[in-house]
Amino acid sequence: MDTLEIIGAPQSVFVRTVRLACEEKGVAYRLISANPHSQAVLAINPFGRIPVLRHGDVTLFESRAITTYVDQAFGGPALRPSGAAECARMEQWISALNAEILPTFVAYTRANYRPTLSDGSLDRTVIDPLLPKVRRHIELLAETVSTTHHLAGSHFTLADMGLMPMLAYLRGLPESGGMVLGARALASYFERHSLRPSWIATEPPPMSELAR
Ligand SMILES: N[C@@H](CCC(=O)N[C@@H](CS)C(=O)NCC(=O)O)C(=O)O
Repeated sequence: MDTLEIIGAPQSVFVRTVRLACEEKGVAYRLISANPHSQAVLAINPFGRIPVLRHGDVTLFESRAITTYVDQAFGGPALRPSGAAECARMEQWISALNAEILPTFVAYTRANYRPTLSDGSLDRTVIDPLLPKVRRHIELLAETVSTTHHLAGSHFTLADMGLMPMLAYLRGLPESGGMVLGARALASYFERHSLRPSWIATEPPPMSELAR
């Protein structure tokens, strides 16, 4: 049986999402560390983004497609709710994360973790205008998980796997960390799911170790 390979830097939130799916499913995989736009990545993804997957003859890019493959190609616990409405709600949140929410969070965390000014300081002209939107998204997510502790359905699904890695970075930054703490339901959602073995097994190295 071919080993499933996930190719990408472990610090990437999208790489961690697909690793979480493998861990939750109980699928053995090999993580091959590679940067975006490296040869190993471009061989599979014409857009150069990570993660990409190789499993025998199957190659895939886009974390959504990769997690669907992991969920459907292997036995083990389902990573989606069984009912039609709840499954659609999970899809709704994955789409909303990818189209609306994560791009703001990625821009905000990137501006914090990778200072672009020549003296190495943070560019407030990038960060400050993003803060109101970061806050709104955090409040919306808190409201969504407040009753069930999940984005959809009543167990940890692909939607939660898409959100958790980004929450970890938001918690580590002064402004967004304060916002998450203040959004009590989201803070307790994070604490609850960060006890999962899949979460512990996928802890990435620090962002500072990311090859530039
Ligand atoms: N929609 C893609 C997003 C992947 C993505 O943006 N990955 C980042 C790393 S976290 C990347 O490769 N960035 C390189 C670039 O922006 O060109 C997915 O879900 O896989």
